[in-house]
Amino acid sequence: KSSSSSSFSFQQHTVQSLKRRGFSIQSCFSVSYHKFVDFALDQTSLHTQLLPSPLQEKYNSINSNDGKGALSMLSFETDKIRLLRSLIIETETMQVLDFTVFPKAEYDVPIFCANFFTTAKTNIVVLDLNPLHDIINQNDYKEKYFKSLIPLGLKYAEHFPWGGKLTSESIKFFSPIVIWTRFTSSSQKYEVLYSAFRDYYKVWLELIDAAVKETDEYQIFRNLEAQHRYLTWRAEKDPGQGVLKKLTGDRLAKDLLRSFLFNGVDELGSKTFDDYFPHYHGEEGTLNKNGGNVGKSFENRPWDASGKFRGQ
Ligand code: BLA
Repeated sequence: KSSSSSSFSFQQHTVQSLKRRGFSIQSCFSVSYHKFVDFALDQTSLHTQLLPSPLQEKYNSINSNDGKGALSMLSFETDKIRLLRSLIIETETMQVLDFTVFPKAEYDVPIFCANFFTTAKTNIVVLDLNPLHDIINQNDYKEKYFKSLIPLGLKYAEHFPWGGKLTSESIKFFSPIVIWTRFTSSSQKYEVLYSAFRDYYKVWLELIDAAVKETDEYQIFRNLEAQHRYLTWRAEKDPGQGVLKKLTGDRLAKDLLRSFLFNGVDELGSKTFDDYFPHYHGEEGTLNKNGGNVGKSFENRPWDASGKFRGQ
């Protein structure tokens, strides 16, 4: 178990005293995401038995190609969870957490998703319970999982303003309580983020605890396909890909994406990216065949305070 908040202030203190003595410190803000993962693992084991994933043996820790960074990986499964996995990246200039939990296809519970990218100056954050099914049009699914969580979303929306335009397809993977934000690094924000992570993870654990195993073949298939579609999206479009490639090289980055981070993309279904996203033509505001905009959109939070989608 590593850093706690006390080692965090210790780092800040050390950096300040080094600066006073005239050292130039490139990364004067440094956080650790290990305690986030430790919290999640501890909480999960209060609810159920964590079993090591077969992936753990191959994916545990590696150094970046330049020898200056470390990638730490953990993976588990439980009776209801197909894969719980985390990747922490620590280099001289950034700290990254990619923590995602995929339920088994017999459960239509959302996918827990925490993606934090931190440098000395800035943070890019997504924290969400990613819905498995369409919640913009499919009201019953939204009501089932998110209606009671709207106040939690509102509590943190106050601290974390909407992060601005994002790839427009992403919004369909996000829930009404998504925390999508960018902020300037500070210890106070880091603490609020830790608190949000704990709250979101605790409510997610309650959802999966309460979930009843689906027996209808067709519903299980729908859940499985939704999981596969999600994996296909993320394995192909994750904005962290560039960073991973830089640190580990193209081949290892691709292996990490397809076999570890988004494990299942090559096994759980056979549809391709183009099958699932036929209108996706790239990043920048291209018009698709139907005239819809598939570039970057949603300058402002598209959900209102009651959890209704109001688009642009
Ligand atoms: C940027 N990361 C982003 C953005 C989003 C996400 C929405 C804004 C830019 C954009 O939409 O193009 C995250 N997008 C997600 C998530 C989902 C999604 C979680 O669709 C889930 C469905 N980010 C990481 C990791 C790294 C990382 C592991 O999660 C680094 C290893 C980096 N994310 C990163 C960087 C940017 C970014 C560098 C800025 C790059 C850019 O703006 O294009």
